[in-house]
Amino acid sequence: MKIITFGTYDLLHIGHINILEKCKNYNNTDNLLIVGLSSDNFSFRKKGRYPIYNENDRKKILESLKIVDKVFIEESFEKKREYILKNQADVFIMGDDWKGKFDYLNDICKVIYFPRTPSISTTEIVEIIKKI
Ligand code: C2G
Repeated sequence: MKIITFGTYDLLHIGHINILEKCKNYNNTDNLLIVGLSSDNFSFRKKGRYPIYNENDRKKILESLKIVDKVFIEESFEKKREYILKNQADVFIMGDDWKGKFDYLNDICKVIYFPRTPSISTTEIVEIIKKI
């Protein structure tokens, strides 16, 4: 099956790896994992700040993971449907901080939310480092 997921993946951490691993192993089949990586400008629009690592570096880091098969740059929320159709994805997976937000895509693929890994986020890492 083709699995698609989206995110910024800035300062790649264990929460990111856990969800990417769950996507790749969904239903234990021979899945292909496609990641829509938020562009720097899209990330700014979502979070009000630019990522620490730029989109080229974030892309290269994700592409180096053996569980990730393809990475493309995501420019906006509005293009989700287009990206899913273009990549012929069967399943769309996000962490449950997005629960319900993408249910409208149910007509073109299966939409699933996995529980987030607790107690870790890029924002928290940035805050901890600032205090050191
Ligand atoms: N995540 C997780 N556990 C964490 C942190 C993140 O499971 N502790 C998941 C998120 O739920 C998401 C993925 O990791 O599915 C990427 O997280 P972010 O980089 O924070 O992505 P975000 O900026 O939320 O972008 O269109 C959707 C957006 O592009 C998602």
